[in-house]
Amino acid sequence: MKPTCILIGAPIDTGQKREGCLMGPAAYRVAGLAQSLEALGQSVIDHGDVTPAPLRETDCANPAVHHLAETVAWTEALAEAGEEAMAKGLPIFMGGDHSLSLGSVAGVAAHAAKVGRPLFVLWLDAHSDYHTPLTTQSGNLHGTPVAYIAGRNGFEAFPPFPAPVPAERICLYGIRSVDSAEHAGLLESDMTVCDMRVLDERGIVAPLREFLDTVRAQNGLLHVSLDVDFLDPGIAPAVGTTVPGGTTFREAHLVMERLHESGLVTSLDLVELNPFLDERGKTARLMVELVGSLMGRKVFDRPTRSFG
Ligand code: 5AB
Ligand code: MN
Ligand code: MN
Ligand code: MN
Repeated sequence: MKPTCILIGAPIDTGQKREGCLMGPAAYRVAGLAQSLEALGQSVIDHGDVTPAPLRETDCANPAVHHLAETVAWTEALAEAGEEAMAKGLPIFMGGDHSLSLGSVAGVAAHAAKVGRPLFVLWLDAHSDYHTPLTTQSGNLHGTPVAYIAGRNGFEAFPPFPAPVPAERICLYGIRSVDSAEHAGLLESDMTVCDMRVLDERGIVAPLREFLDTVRAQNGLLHVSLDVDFLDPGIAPAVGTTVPGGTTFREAHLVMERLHESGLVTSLDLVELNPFLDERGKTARLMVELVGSLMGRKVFDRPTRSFG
């Protein structure tokens, strides 16, 4: 049976400095995310928008870090909403900037630990998001979730990450902008890093298939985190941190189609959409179409398709 899709609005924009991401959940609703899923035969529950937990006092040795208390409050609330939703269906977190994933993946990881299955994370992004609050130079916490998920130090202000995800179960896909502190950290870890160079040379499918084979072999849960800047800015302009050389329309759809065929995805983040920067809803609509491909829309429905 298909799991119910649970839409969770996360209008969080404290993970970076440009305003507008908080309109993301509204834009996905206007672009018809729920209707598009229903047209594919999915059952959908819109949980509405999450409200952040009450603010607590926090501090950080890095003076660049901003909105720490607000981001911690969102993390607490999203982790709770995420864990609850995992017990009922397939949560789709509608962001909001990428600091959303500090909470969404924490909730998913708590659920995975409870049911005793290993969690895998596929990070579709131009960036590695592997800073800690202590290494970030911008102070923008949307650049830190992968480090939190992997259990790096420096997140003392945050709730301890439940069951950190071993680096070999995390795959960064499509990256093309890595800061030097992140680079140094990644070199010391066993994370699978499929940067754009790797994808140019090997194609968009082969490295993904390898990662999915590992998830399947270990009966894992798979969380997919889709940052709008994974896509080339030419097709997806509505994002604050554009990086040239992103995935094309078909490459991105192909990733989603493969993910659908794998049957492995158990939760999804849609992050960094800034509707204020969009061109007549183009990016919001593309994101909704990509979710459609992830949930089973096919270009042409062959009964058996196997390209290996
Ligand atoms: B995103 C940068 N590494 O730390 C930083 O969009 C960019 O969630 C982070 O991937 C981008 O500010 C975070 C320069
Ligand atoms: Mn990101
Ligand atoms: Mn990014
Ligand atoms: Mn960004």
